[in-house]
Amino acid sequence: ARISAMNFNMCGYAAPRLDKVRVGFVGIGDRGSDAVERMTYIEGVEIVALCDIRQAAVDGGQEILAKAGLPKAKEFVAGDLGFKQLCDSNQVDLIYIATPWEWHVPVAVAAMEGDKHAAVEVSTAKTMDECWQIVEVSERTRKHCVILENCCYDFFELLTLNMVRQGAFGDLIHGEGAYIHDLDYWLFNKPKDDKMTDGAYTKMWRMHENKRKANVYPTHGLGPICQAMNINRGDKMDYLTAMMSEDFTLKNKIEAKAKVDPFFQQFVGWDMRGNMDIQLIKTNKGRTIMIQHDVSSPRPYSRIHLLSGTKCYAQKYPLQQIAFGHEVADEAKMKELEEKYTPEIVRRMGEMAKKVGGHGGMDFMMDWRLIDCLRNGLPMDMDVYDAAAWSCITPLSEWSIANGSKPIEIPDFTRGAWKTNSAVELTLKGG
Ligand code: A2G
Repeated sequence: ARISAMNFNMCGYAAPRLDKVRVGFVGIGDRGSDAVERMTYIEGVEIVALCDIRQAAVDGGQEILAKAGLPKAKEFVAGDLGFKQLCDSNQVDLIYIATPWEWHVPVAVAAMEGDKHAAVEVSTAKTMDECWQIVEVSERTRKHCVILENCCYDFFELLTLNMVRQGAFGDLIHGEGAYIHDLDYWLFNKPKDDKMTDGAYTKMWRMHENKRKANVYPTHGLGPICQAMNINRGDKMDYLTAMMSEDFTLKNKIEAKAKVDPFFQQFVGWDMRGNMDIQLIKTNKGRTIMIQHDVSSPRPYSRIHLLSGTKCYAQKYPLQQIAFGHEVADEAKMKELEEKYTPEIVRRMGEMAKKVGGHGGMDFMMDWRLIDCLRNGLPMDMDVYDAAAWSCITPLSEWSIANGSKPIEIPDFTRGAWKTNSAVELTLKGG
């Protein structure tokens, strides 16, 4: 592990309060435009800048603002590096990043170097160097680099998190998470024109990412488990081992598509990732975590979200249940648990979140909480160390898969601060 030149530690760090949060968006595609819309509903936010490589995407963002009766934002459309002008400008406090993965860290670093907080979509970083880079730059600039892991804010995940924190699980022993989502439609969604506003991945970038023999998308499953286990806040991930199946579908699908549409011939013969990859992680306190990732098998969606403790058990997929020993909670017991353990963020924001939407409301709760923390000078729920620790599963799993599933150490990005760092309460300060 590298040692930062500056030893300032961002664990538990609360940046000076911001009365208004001026937000600039970089990447206004399918995901980014939804984020722009969600932010129009949040008090204290000013959407001041929109940046993309495509004018049509920025135009779409302006339309969302107009519909919400908000003033036009400043536009930054100047090629791949257009975000630099935005990051150097004095007009924003927070850069919200929803670009293809390869641009996440370059934009986040430019944002922090430009004295702005960064909020970055998942997965945040692709390489070990990128993981350390966001940590080093965040510590040096004292700017936040938040990972936008929406699944940490889904209703069942928040309920079980609060149950863990209130002691209902006893000690946690084991957790499981996953991103199992047949992306057949998305991976093969061919851009219809070069305006790139049709929801397709620009230049088929996600197909390219799926060449990599690694868990390229670990955080939807891992994030909520890490939060429940207080990873970086009392516990840490020590090491992992990983395994990947062969590819039984992707190469065949590419060949079949190429036969009817020459566009897909460019992918024929590619050495694609296997269908399923699995990681086993051991934590410092002796807990185990299992993570799965499969985007190409024909099967139902699952993030598993399983927590197993000395007193209680919960799983979200395939069937949502909470159990105490052999007793699975029935409808009445579930209601009682919800009444007792629903965290304040859901009590206050849950209904509005469902109305605004975004994966059933969790996207809105995530954005709301981000702004709430910045406006009230609170430490972040998902800070730069979480961004690094959750993202580093990609390069580390890649190494283990390539090396016969040998174990590999997961670095302590907090450099020891995990021992004393404590979790942020999920209460809300704002109105
Ligand atoms: O499918 C879902 O919306 C995923 N999110 C998102 O991460 C992305 O992979 C998308 C496909 O474009 C969740 O599953 C929460």
